[in-house]
Amino acid sequence: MKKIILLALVFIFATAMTCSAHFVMMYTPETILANGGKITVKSVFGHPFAASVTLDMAKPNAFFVVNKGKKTDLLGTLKPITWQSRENSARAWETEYQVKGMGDYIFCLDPVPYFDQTEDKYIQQFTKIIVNNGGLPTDWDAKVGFKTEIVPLDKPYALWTGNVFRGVVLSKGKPVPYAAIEVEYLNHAPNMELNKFAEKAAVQAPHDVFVTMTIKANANGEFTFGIPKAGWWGFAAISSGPDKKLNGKELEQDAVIWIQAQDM
Ligand SMILES: [Cu+2]
Repeated sequence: MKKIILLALVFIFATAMTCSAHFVMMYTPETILANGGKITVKSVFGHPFAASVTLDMAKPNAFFVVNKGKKTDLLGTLKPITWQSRENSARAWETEYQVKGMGDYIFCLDPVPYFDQTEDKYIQQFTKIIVNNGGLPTDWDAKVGFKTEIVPLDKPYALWTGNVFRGVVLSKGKPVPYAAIEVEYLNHAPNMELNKFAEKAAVQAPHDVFVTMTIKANANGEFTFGIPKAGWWGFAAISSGPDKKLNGKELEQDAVIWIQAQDM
């Protein structure tokens, strides 16, 4: 009995420790395409740097793509998958999309609020990634109309390692002064065939402050981040959204964007 209680405590403690800084991850291998074609986008709720616990994601409220100002509903194209992290597996989603014309494609996910038992609150992360076909810029700097979102000031698919990425945090379309932003590196390569993170980490963090970096926007809601390494970087503006309560509990509405940098 003692052993069971001890195990339960260890489990609760471990969950509490690893379960800060969740990110909705949206991922496709290449954000810049030469000639369009069929792409796969995976949406996973978990921890990008540690690839530790993955959380079940309910079917989203909305999932759509914006191209040349036109919004196309993709909710019906989502297929449930099981995503394997280093510690567990959980429900995630994938879609296949045929990219045809030139321009930017903003893939947008409006998730059902997730109830986090350890924090006793709901978390809802409005998330987007931007894929370009043919180099023609069309929509990358557009608002998609989420309650809260990060609008890029630099093309998220045209970044060298060492460039900066800048964005502005919006709530109901207005800048959020001094917004707090969490930044994480996608440290375990996603395996698109097996729906899992690679066991091997790309980098080791010398301290936890490098696992989830926290930065702040300025008085105009704008932030800047220098990109130290090629790959995928996620930015989550924390509690930047307008709604603060759900079912009598705290609701945290975050705005998430993912960018992909390449070595020179
Ligand atoms: Cu977490």
